Amino acid sequence: MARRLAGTLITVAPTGAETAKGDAPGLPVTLDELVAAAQACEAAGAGMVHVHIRDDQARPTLDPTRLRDTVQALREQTSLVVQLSTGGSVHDPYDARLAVLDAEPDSCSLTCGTLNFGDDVFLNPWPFMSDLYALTQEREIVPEFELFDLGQVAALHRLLDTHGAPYGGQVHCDLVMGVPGGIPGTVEALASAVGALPEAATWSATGVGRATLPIAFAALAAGGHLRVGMEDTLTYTRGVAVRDNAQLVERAARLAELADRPPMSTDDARAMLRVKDRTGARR
Ligand code: KMH
Ligand code: ZN
Repeated sequence: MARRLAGTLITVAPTGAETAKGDAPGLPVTLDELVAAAQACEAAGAGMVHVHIRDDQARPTLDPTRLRDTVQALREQTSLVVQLSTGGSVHDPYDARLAVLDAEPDSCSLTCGTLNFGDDVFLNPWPFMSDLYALTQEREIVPEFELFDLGQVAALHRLLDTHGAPYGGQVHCDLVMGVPGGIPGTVEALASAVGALPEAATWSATGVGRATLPIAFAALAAGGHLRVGMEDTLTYTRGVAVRDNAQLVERAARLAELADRPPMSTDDARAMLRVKDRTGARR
């Protein structure tokens, strides 16, 4: 198991690419909504925001100008570590996903393999992973390795063996558990995956849907960090819809306090992840 850390990094994934605004009115889909959600989540204890953006019709997009404007707005109006998704939606082409790095985020997601994703396929073949990883090193952007399955942990080792350490030197992972087609959202599966992570890696875990709470409890018990948000969770308790992202961050912060590992400040998050100081570009 990874070593215990003093505080808990809470990452919020507020939007995702899969849910329609009509199905979840609290979902932030405009830039103003996203910034307001990020501010509320920072106040509630979040240290990092994992960002997917939408177009004027609230459809997922990787539009380069919008991505740049989003990074700039989040930097100016929050202190959160800004992580852009390179996963996008299952329909996004590889070149657009690589071009996400042109927006110069602090961090970006990097999924370590292809998997069935509900009725779709989320494509991350080795050549794409490899190119994306090399680009993060060149652009000095900290990757967060998204692990949707146990085999993807092996692919992460291959990536590190082939290309060396990530920018900054800290390997940080997120276990995304409970996606139909991926690793189940169980304590046993979490323990297997954590046991296979690279030495000294830091990690968070995300339980999708019904797995949200069991995975949060298990991650805290095992010394991990938390990712929560409406990208992954739309039901707060049985039969009750999530109001907004801050509600999920507030609950995660309470769990972290109970575990005696209170939410990490944004400064501590930057230090732990070893993100490049881009504060010249902020405020
Ligand atoms: N929307 C999923 C297909 C990521 O952000 O990198 C991919 C995803 C992972 O959400
Ligand atoms: Zn995502």
